[in-house]
Amino acid sequence: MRRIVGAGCVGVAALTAAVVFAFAALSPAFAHGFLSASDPAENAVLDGAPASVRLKFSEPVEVGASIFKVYPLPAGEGTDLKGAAGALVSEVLRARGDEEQRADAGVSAAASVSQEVEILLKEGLAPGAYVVMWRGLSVDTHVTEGFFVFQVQPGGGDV
Ligand SMILES: [Cu+2]
Repeated sequence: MRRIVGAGCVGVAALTAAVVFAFAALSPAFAHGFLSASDPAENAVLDGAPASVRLKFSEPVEVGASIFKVYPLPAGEGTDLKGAAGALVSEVLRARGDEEQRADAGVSAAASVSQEVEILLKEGLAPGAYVVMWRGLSVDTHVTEGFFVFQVQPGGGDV
């Protein structure tokens, strides 16, 4: 009888340890580099093209080992912007040698590890929708990917 109880206790202890370990392994995932703010904001409609896009992450990211891009989103009648943007992101986020197609002119960051990243935009961007996309490597080695859309519509205009 004692043996069975003892074995049961060991089992519970092992299970508890496993659960604690699982939470310990999971908890950094809740802290890693998610986008916490941006300028322009997601879905913003601007009168004119901004000079840059500023991203703020919840944790510092390794700027040089991360990817930050802005792409024009091809115009289309009645397009689902978010869906179209997602398709574009999966197509071009990891592409190389795509400087010409991009709306950005590279990244400006105060440090190689930074919570804030500024993506410089090319001059004279045409009115339309733009997709800001990133693949961020956090200092805790976790990678997060994301994107959002903003629009440039001089003089307002209907959406
Ligand atoms: Cu993380």
